[in-house]
Amino acid sequence: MPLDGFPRYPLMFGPSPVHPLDRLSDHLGGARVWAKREDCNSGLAFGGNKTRKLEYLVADALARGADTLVTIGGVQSNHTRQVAAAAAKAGLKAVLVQESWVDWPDPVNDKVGNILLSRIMGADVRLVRAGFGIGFKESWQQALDDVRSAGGTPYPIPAGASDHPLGGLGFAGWAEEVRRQEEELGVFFDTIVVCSVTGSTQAGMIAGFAGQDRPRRVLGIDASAEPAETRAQIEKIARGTAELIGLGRDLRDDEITLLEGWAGDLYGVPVPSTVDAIRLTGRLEGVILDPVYEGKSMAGLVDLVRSGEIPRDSTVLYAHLGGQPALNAYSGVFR
Ligand code: 5PA
Repeated sequence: MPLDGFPRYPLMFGPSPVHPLDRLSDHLGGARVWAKREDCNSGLAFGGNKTRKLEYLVADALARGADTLVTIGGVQSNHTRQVAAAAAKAGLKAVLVQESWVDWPDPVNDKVGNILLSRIMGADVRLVRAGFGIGFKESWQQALDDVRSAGGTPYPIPAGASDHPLGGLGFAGWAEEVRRQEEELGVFFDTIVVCSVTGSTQAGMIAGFAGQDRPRRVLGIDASAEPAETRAQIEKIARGTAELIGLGRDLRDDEITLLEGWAGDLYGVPVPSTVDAIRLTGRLEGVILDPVYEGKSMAGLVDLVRSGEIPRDSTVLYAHLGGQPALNAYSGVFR
């Protein structure tokens, strides 16, 4: 079925803004860099990449008569915060399993930023001791059972709204949105740079762009520090999404690129290149990035543009996927 055949529960303002990053581009001295801003895509709790994915999952939850969205992430998960917001907007309850994915010593880590916002929005926030992993988790299963035994109807949303049949639709729609914005702006983005962890953001883009006439590169930058798992998940979701929206051909392996080198050794822990990229983008553009995801993908972009691996005559679209609320738990990094 074509993408516009899938029911969507609107959560965004409309298309997310696209704009050039001229001072950053001049500074890097190579390709021209633009940004598309998922951090400004919605009035719901600061938006972000999950808001777009959740438009399809919330519509499905309502159609199935669910009353509680149940999901999982780290303590400072942006995803769980966006689920809390979508639930509030749609009149549903939210149970959020917040695992200790990141061993981050900041004393306010479990009190400020994303988790604070989720609590304000009335979600049932459950702190659970368990390490990082993008797969299915026992604690999430337990939360689903709890809702059922209390007489509720849960709607399961996996980490990052990714490993779900509809998880790639949001960003397949992003690809179409980009095509329309290019027409309006008279520009063509031959290269997209996007941060990947649970995979459906990049996977959706790949499936969406694959149906367009003009080829372009989607460069995923790994921020999971477990790139084999992330790559496998991107492939699975990209192929599943392509089939779902009726692409009509198999995706080629060369359409799926996940680059390593900017995540450091651990998910959720910034490395010097992350902090440099955050400061650079803040100083030159007044654009704020986070230390878990976007700082890492921007560090990748900076190196790829500077080294000419992204050629000088390229026009690059940096997918800004949100995530700033987590900065509140990382103030020590910028002292
Ligand atoms: C996240 C994810 P994917 O998980 O779709 O690959 O997106 C990566 C990503 N940028 C990029 C930001 C700001 C993100 O929040 N966040 C997760 C979360 O729990 O918040 C799913 C991991």
